Amino acid sequence: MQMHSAILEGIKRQQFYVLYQPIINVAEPHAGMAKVEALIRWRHPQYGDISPADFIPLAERTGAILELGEWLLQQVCHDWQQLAANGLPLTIAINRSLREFNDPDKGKHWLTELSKVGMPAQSLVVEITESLLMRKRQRQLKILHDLRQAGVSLAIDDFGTGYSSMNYLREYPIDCIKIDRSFLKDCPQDQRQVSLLEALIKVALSLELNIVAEGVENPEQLALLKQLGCQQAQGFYLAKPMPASELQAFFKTLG
Ligand code: G
Ligand code: G
Ligand code: MN
Ligand code: NA
Repeated sequence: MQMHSAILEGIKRQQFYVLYQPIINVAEPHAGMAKVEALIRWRHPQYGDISPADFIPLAERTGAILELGEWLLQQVCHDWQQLAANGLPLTIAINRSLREFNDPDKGKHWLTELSKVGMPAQSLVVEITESLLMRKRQRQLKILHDLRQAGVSLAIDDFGTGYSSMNYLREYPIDCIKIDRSFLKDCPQDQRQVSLLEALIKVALSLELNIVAEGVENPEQLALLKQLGCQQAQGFYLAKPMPASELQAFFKTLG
């Protein structure tokens, strides 16, 4: 309960902010920035920087994730509008938690927020985890279908870490998988890891899914991904999360 009020207080006092991490098209000839992922940050006046890995699970438990998610979407809409006005109408990916799928009208609500700033549904990606899809609930399906029908893309975050069953890839309207960074961690040195990564990419390609490899930290990993036919990549080697105000300059460095 204390955590709940601390988060609500933090929203009111503007302690949260958003960083954007570029997702790069690595496949020639379309090399360049494909989209960005919005990542929430909390700077507490007393406790300093608190990692989302710590506060998101707590926000999920207390329900404050609903307010945080609302706040984040507002901020994303605002930043999108600003960037578009400056000639950079980006596609932005947001992370959503299971708890945010309880209200069957959520999808419609998010779309309304986009339309208020003229952000096309095609400019939004919603990242969800595998665990969300393992629960067959009509409410969640309705939200996913509402979003997809309007043109929002759906991505599976941390792909490969949740469940071994990939059945849900057939049953849900998924556009993209984000291969969890644990698969890339020991590549290209560890041959078994390379084989696993290769298999995941093959499955995704054969299902005609868009693939983002997460956690690219060196040029050897990037070269491997290109060789395996992965189209998009994200990671500290390519670009760190940055404020919206720095995206334009970063975009120019890509040429
Ligand atoms: O940015 P960082 O790697 O520290 O993020 C840690 C975790 O927090 C990641 O799993 C990321 O998906 C999650 N996260 C970041 N921003 C948001 C958000 O706005 N909403 C939700 N639900 N999760 C987020
Ligand atoms: O679960 P999700 O994919 O949303 O998590 C995104 C998190 O991954 C962000 O907090 C971001 O800071 C982190 N991240 C992004 N690129 C890298 C990377 O190259 N290496 C590591 N270790 N973490 C990364
Ligand atoms: Mn993510
Ligand atoms: Na991830």
